[in-house]
Amino acid sequence: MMTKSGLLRALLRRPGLVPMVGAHDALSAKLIEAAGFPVIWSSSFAVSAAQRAVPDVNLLTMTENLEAALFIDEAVAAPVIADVDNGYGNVVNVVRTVQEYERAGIAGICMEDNVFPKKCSLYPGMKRELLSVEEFAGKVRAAVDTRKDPDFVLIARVEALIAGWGMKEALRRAHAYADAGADMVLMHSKSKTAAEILEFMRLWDRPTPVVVVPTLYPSVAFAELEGAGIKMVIWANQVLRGAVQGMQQTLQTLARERRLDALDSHIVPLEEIYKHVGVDEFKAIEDAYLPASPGSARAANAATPAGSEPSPPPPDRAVATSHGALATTNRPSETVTRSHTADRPPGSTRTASAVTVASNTPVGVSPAAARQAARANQPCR
Ligand code: SPV
Ligand code: MG
Repeated sequence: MMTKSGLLRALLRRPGLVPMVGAHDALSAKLIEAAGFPVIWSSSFAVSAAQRAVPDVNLLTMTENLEAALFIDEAVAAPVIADVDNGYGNVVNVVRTVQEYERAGIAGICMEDNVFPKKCSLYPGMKRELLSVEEFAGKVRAAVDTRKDPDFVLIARVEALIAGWGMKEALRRAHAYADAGADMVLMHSKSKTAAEILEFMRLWDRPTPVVVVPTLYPSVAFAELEGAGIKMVIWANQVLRGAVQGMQQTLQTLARERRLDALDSHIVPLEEIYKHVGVDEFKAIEDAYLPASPGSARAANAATPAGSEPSPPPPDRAVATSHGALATTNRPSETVTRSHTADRPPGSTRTASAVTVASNTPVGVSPAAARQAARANQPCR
């Protein structure tokens, strides 16, 4: 089976401009894929905003961003390129960042030449500092030397135009990062039109492909970017912004009308959510593996008269039934390490350590969701 990085490389080898759409979580990634977009951007802007409601200024750690990228990656078959800000520190942090993202199966990363802590390029009125070109080129070389999978894509992002340092400096940096081995160069611009980026493309004389993020010059047409020879365009935060508008409109209607059927035209039917989270697959797993013999806990509880307490599960089922959707796998047995115990019921004496779940343990979740639950507690494997 092709790796996701291999898939991404194959996509990039094809002629033409590749659109990449920003996700903020697993569900948004699924919707992006379902809409037919071939590559997903794990956006630091969108993840910071949606998952923590904080600004995009290096407040989230590498492990938090990696966890977000993993949830996004696991939800889709499409390759994911993760925004790793400035690599979360100096060149030493970059080495670990590359190791962790590559090991996690992310297809590629994009790293920018902002100092740590960075400030999102879109925020107006910020005093901006960049790393020296030598230091950032060193980060790129370190990333190139660290990756084991030659298909793992490394994008070096130039912030010179964002910082107001001019086209000459932007070109100097782009050249240096391409020379350092970056697979692609992202040239960011805060200009209100595409003129600045189109000028950069006229001056760009290297084979290294170019990526752009037209958030602040949104009227540029796809064909215009493609015609300029740009290889990839990131539509980074529009899905998040559409979702916020949808939530706000829904909430305004609810506050005004105070009845749920007033929302019908604003919200998707429940079945749409069931489809995206795989309720049918969940049911198929239960049907295939969950014993329905009269002696089982399920049958016993189903027979419990309404209003009376269900009987306790037999000891060998305690993990799955008393802690909700703990975990199971499609392998013979798997050890799931849980690093916290917040979901333990009061009075439980089980310690936070390793729990071995037998393959015939009744399931509460699909194998993919179980792995996700395990990963939530182990972002850096
Ligand atoms: C992101 O989506 O997090 C990006 C693109 O890095 S931008 O917000 O334009 O910096
Ligand atoms: Mg970002």
